[in-house]
This record gives sequence, structure tokens and C-alpha cells, in this order.
Amino acid sequence: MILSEQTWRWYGPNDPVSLADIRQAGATGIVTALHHIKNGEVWTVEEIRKRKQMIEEAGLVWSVVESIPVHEHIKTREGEYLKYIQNYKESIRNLAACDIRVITYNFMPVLDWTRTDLAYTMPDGSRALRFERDAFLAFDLYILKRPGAEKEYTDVEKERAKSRLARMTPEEKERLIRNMIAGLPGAEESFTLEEFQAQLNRYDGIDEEQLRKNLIAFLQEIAPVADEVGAKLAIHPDDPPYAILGLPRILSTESDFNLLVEAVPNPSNGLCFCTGSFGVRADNNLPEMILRLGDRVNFVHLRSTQRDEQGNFYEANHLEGDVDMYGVMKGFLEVQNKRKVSIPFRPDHGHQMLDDLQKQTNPGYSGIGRLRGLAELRGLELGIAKTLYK
Ligand code: DNO
Repeated sequence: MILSEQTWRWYGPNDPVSLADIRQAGATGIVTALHHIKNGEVWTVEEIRKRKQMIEEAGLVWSVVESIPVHEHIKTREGEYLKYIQNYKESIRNLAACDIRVITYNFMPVLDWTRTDLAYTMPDGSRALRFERDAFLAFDLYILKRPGAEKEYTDVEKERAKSRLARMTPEEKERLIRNMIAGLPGAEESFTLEEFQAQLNRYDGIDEEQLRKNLIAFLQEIAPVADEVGAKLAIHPDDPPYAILGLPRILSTESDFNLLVEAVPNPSNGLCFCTGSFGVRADNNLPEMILRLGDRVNFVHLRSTQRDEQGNFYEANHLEGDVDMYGVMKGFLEVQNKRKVSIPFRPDHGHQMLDDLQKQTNPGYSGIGRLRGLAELRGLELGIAKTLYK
């Protein structure tokens, strides 16, 4: 019987959740990045070793890199993109030299993940992350005033957004702006409204097809290096999994990922199967997807979301919401036992709850909510494994 490797995202020495806490939570592997190194620069063996040693001294292992950020110039193929690709290859080689061989990345233009509300109060008093469509539209249409946005929404949507804006207090408005553009944890960039619009403008003329071509060109460069050193790449899906702010998005569905594999069949070309991101689309059947894409799944994020008809969603408890976590876990176990490898997963996000409500925590990455998530998920996994596998 093969069980997954249970990991935990740690933001480095400044993370309010310590390595000792993580060990007590029961995770064995650490998922982290060298956030202090500027986007685009090489991760040197020396810096990697320092971090690795810190993790090992706490009795843990550095299992997964999340993420080596992909510089915006690589996504748009302009400026110094050739240098940044070279640097990316070197970082992959240096990580492998230190025995770290799973590398997560994303190819979302400008913004990594996006939420409008980082403290949505649940009926039980805990706080969740939420994407509220009217607030998002209010930001796009009437705060950012993105040129062209008016044409992308219906009159009804615009009316709703207008009245949503009218109901916002100045503090709420400020908070929304901050949530949208100041960078959520793990995102490498943060902007002012003007800078943000300038970043969006860099994608004028880059449609889905072009962005996909740029991603393929990038993969054609880095995948052979990853193959050579035995590393595995894991692209993270779009979150939310559709186009926003007029930006192209190219990793929201199973067929999006299949296009990548057809273009770059190298063994290292793989996926970070994030149930919270894919799960926001009702047309993504997660238990089936994990089985079909299983050979290419190198890392798994487990979390659930709850959608409504208005296009809003909030992050539900790990075993609740729209994601069929039982079906996903069953599929995940089947993949691992067929491939005869243990694949890392981490409990993705968690509610802010209990003592963490009084603390300054990274949104989505508080200790206790993820502790609950991990406990539930590992119980689910063991329960299924014991009934289905010897
Ligand atoms: C959000 C995370 C993402 C993820 C990146 C991977 O909580 O899942 O920020 O780390 O998209 O590159």
C-alpha cells in the first residue's frame, strides 16, 4: 500500500507558523521557496543549502519548491526573457544538486491567485477567503476603471457592481484594493493602481493562443534540463480558473493541460493538481481528472470551494463544499499505487480559527485551519487505503 507524502507550505523564517509547529501537525515534508531572492535571479547552491539545513535541523525535509516564480518578461517574451530563462534552468540544476526535485510554478499573467475578501466570516465564527463577483466587478469597472472593461460585462452586472460599490465604506474599498493588487502570500509582486494598469497593458495583443505559445516555448527550454537532472515540474492551474481583468488564462481545464503535454511530451512536464482552483469550475470533474492526468501529477493541493449561482465562491472546510474529496482521494491513491510512487500533497489553505483569530497570519495559511485540514485529509486517505489496498 502506497500512501502520499504529507507536506506543508512554509513561507520561511518569517512565517508565524514555525517548523516545530509543522512537525507537530504531522507533516513530514516542507514546501517552500527562497522568497528573499528577487524574481528572475538564480537560486544559488549556497542559498538553497542554507534553507535546506534549517529545515533538516527541525527534523523535516524540503520536498517541494513552491514556487520558482516565472518572470513577467518570460510570460510576454520581451525584455530580458532569455536571461531569465537561463537563470531558471540554473536554479533547477542547483536545486537538483541539493536533492530537491519537485518544482511548482504558474504562468498566470500579472497576478497569482485572486480573492476579494480575506476574512469572510463563516457561521461557526471562523474566517475564510472569498471571491465575490460583484466586488470584483466594482474594482475592475469603477475603481481601476480598466479601459475596455465596460464592454465585457452585461448591463445587469454593471448595475449590480455599481450598487455594490455604493454600499462600500471607504475602509472596505481600501481593503478591496489591497486584496486585489497588493499581493497575496506567495505572489511575488505588489502594485499601486497605476502600476497595476501598466502591468495589464503589457498584455495588450497577447491573447490565449500567444500566451500558450510563450508557455510552450518556456517549457521547451526548461523541461529538457529538468529531465536531465531528474526533476519534475508542476504547473499550478489558474485561480480562479477563468480569464479575469481582460488577461488571458491558459491552465483552467483538463484540455488546457493536455495541450501542454502534446506540445512538450518530456517526462518532467507535469501538473500541480490543485482541487481548489480547478474545483471552482463545475465542468471540471475532479475525480475523473486526477485519474486521467495521474501520470503527470507531481504534486497535489487539497482544498474545497463552495460556489453559488452569482459566480461567487468561498473556501469551504476541506471535506465540505463542491469538491468531491472522497472521489479525489480515491483517485489519488489509485494513481500512486499504480505508479508505485508516493506523491506529495499539502492541505491547501484553511480557515482562520481558534487562537489564530487573534494572530497576524498569512491569509489562507494560518496554522490551525490547515492542521484541521491535514488531520481530516490524512484520516480520509488512510481510511480509503485500508479498505482498498493491502
Ligand atoms: C495559493 C497558491 C499559489 C501557488 C502558485 C504556484 O495559495 O496555491 O500562490 O503557490 O500559483 O506557482
